[in-house]
Amino acid sequence: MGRPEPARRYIQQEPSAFEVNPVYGKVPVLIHHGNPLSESSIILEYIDQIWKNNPLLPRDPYQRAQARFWAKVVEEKLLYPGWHAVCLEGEKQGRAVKVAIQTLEKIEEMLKGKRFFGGDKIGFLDLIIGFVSYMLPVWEEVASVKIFDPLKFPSIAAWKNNFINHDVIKGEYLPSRADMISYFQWRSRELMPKYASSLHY
Ligand SMILES: N[C@@H](CCC(=O)N[C@@H](CS)C(=O)NCC(=O)O)C(=O)O
Repeated sequence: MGRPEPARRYIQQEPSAFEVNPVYGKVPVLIHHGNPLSESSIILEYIDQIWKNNPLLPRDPYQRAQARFWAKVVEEKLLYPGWHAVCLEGEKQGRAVKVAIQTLEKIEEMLKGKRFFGGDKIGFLDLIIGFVSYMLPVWEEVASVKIFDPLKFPSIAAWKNNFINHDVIKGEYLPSRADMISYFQWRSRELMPKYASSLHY
């Protein structure tokens, strides 16, 4: 089956992710002064160092290290299992969902009492976890699974609301839900055969 229109639109953007990120072929890629930068956390660290008037990472070295630690946890134990749940079926899918839920439990504990992960303002970790507010619900719908339960994760639910309605996040920056659904449906159909044999949960 061919690519749906939203997939064509994202994938045919110039330059392609493979041109600017030949090692992984993944987005996001930031091109600054003609220089491409890949990997979300590396891009955010770069932004933090270049545009110093809006710090993203905490100043305190321990808090800084903690933010980096949680970014790693989120990528390995929430982002990837969440996405894999969309591309797997049966018991493997169930186990991927479980890993993602266990990570949300730890994040809920860490977030308690805070407006944003960075404190009062959106910071590095908020942007790393941001996908939970708009992409994860789409993945859940595409995969027909439940990962994020607002009753079980009230602090994350409140954060999600603060984050998605923040002036720098809301608006026309995010793709529409319908576009995302159609893109991820197509992408999961493409990856399912490959992941069924290569991914182990
Ligand atoms: N570790 C990377 C992960 C990026 C990633 O997984 N990007 C996905 C989109 S959210 C991608 O480009 N996937 C390529 C594909 O679907 O083929 C980061 O943090 O930037």
